Amino acid sequence: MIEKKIRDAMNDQIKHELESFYIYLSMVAYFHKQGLDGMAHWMRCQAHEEMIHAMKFFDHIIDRGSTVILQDLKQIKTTWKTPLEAWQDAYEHEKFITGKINNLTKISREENDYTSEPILSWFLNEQIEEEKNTEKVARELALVEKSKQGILMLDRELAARVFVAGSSFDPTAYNVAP
Ligand code: OFO
Repeated sequence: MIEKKIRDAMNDQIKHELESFYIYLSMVAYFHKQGLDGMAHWMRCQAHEEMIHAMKFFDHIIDRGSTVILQDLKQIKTTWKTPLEAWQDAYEHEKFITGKINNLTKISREENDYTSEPILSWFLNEQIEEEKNTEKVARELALVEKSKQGILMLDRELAARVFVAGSSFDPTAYNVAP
């Protein structure tokens, strides 16, 4: 079983991960519109990864005999002034998600819920990657912001992201490294 306090916080986290999916999907559309297909591809991979994150919590709640309660997703941005602004938003969003995972870890410790430790430690590590990746692109983009050539080079680099996981609903996909 799972304590109500943890269950509620994990249900909240499903919402946050789905919002991440939704935000990055919105960025896919934005980057395609800007002609930056490499960035769109990177964000498409990222959106897929976020759906897997949501499903990790989804299945954890079910596996522990508790109840998944899906919530409304908040209204999201659909456009950005510049590609840099979009990447800065992505970095800020990942910091927000790190805060949520930290809080979930705090609650699980207060409630002596040791069974949550493996999944939460996976997410704590994952957030290091998530912040690092988005911060790096935002920083590099800031350096080349005035150069169309620089932006195009970065776009080509981001087109090379490989995402090997299959369906978000396939549990074997969850074990794939971030
Ligand atoms: Fe789920 O890590 Fe990004 O948001």
